[in-house]
Amino acid sequence: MAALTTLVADTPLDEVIAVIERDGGVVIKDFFDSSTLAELRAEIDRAMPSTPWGQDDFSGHRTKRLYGIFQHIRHAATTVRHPLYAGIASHFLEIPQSGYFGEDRLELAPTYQVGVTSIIDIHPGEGAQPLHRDDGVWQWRHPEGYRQARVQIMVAVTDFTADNGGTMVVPGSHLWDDDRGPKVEEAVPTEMTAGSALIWLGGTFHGGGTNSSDSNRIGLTIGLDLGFLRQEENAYLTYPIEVVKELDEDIQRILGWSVCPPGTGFVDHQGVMADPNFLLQGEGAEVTNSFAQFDEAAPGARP
Ligand SMILES: O=C(O)CCC(=O)C(=O)O
Ligand SMILES: [Fe+2]
Repeated sequence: MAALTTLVADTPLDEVIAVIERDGGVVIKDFFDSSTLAELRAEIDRAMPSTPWGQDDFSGHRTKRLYGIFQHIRHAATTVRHPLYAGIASHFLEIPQSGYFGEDRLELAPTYQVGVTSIIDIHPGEGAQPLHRDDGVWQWRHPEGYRQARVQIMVAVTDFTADNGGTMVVPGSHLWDDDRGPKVEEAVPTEMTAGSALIWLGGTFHGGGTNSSDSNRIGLTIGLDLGFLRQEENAYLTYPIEVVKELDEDIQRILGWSVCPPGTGFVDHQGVMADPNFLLQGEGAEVTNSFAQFDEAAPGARP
């Protein structure tokens, strides 16, 4: 299959969108200039040494993931403010929907929000991540009644190559229905120079590649998600944590201190996408890695 199209960063937004609509993703060359890239690299180099290894096949065992990056990486903000990324997210996510309010038909456009963030540092010797759709976090259905739920970016902090784990993407797979699974031969590696970025849709099959090189492959990834994919009443800010700790576990969980399979609502705990309920249980509470379920369901999925 042909590789994704690479466009330069001053390509008009509608041309970029047309490519994404066709292929499910695009590479933007020199998304960041060299000074922004150097600052980003320095921030990452400060934050990564204390980041633990992944502990499941999805996250990788020779991969380090730093989550919650807005507290560590100033250029996380630069990434979401980049006119091209913001413009693409707005196009695919802020699509108005209409419905009745009394006898009036009202049209409302959703916002978008940051749904997930990480620095992904794939070390030499890591195997390929299973191909997946990121909108699987909501068990999103395709293509009936389909609208995009996520627009994801991967900024290349190092060069991305076919040998070092450059993200594998299945072009056009955002248009497939749920009965069609991806084959490894259908995926093409993302090859891009440091400072460039891959932008793809939540419905596009992809995964981190095998790193058979002798250097690390580092990327900054952010998912921008439909603004309504959340609880209506913000339970995390409504209930002080001391109050939640006093509630029974079934009530804590239904209020949101839980994950929805496969792991939506996780918190990072030592590099693991953990069920947040342990935060309420005090010292020595068991931490559940919500993504370990894939290791059981598909053993050896990450060679
Ligand atoms: O590391 C990569 O290239 C992709 C990672 C990814 O798709 C994920 O963890 O959801
Ligand atoms: Fe992914």
